[in-house]
Amino acid sequence: MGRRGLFILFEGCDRSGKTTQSTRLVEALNESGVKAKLVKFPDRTTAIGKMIDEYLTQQTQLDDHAIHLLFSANRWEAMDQIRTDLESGTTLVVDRYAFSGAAFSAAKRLSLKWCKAPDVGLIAPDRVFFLDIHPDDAAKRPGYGEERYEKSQLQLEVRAKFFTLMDKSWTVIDAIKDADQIHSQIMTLVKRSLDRHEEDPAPIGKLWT
Ligand code: NYM
Repeated sequence: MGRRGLFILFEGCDRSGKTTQSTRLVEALNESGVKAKLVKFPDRTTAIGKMIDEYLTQQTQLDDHAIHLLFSANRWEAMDQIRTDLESGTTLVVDRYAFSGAAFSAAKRLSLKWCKAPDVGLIAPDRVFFLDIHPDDAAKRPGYGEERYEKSQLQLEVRAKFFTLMDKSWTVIDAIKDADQIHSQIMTLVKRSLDRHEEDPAPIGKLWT
C-alpha cells in the first residue's frame, strides 16, 4: 500500500487569506502530481453546518456553549471521510479546524480547557500554517464585518488565543505579504514535509491526547 496523505491545516483570524492560500495549495499540489483535496470548516452544507451558518450570518441566536459544540460536531461528522481520504493517499488541505473552535470560543470568555475538550481525539494535523495578520489590516480587506465575530477587539483576542495553542507543528506566516509570495513560501515548506513523509512516514495522530 502507498503512503497515507498528509493533513495540512491553515488557521488564522478572519480575512487572513486562508481560503485563497488553501485553494491555491490544492491546485499546485494536484498540478505537481500530488493527489490533494480541500476541506473547509465549518462545512456549511450538512444539517449541523446549516445551523452554524444561520448563527454566523446572524439569523439565529445560540448560547456560546451550544454553538461551540455544534462546530465540534461538524468536525466529528467529517472524521470518517477524512480518515478514508488520508488512508487512500490523498493529502488534505484543511481551512480551519479545532484551533479556530477553541480560539474563537475562548475569546468569548469560555474556558480554554472546556473549549478543547469536545475536540480531543479528532485526527491531528501533520503541519499547521498560521496566517498572521493584524486585525486592523484584516479589517481593510473586502467583505470584512459582514459576519458575526468580524470585529477588531474580538479578533485581537482570538489571535492571542491562537498563540497559546501553537506547538512545533505550526509555522507562522506573515499574511500581509503578497499572495504569490506567501504561496511559494508555503509550497516550499509543504514539499519538504512531503519528502520527509516519503522517507519516514508517521502514523495518523490524535489531537490533544
Ligand atoms: N469559527 C470557525 C468558530 O467560531 N469555531 C469553529 O470551530 C470554526 C471552524 O466561524 N469567524 C468561526 C471563525 C469564523 C467563522 O469561518 C467562519 P469562515 O472560515 O469564514 O467560513
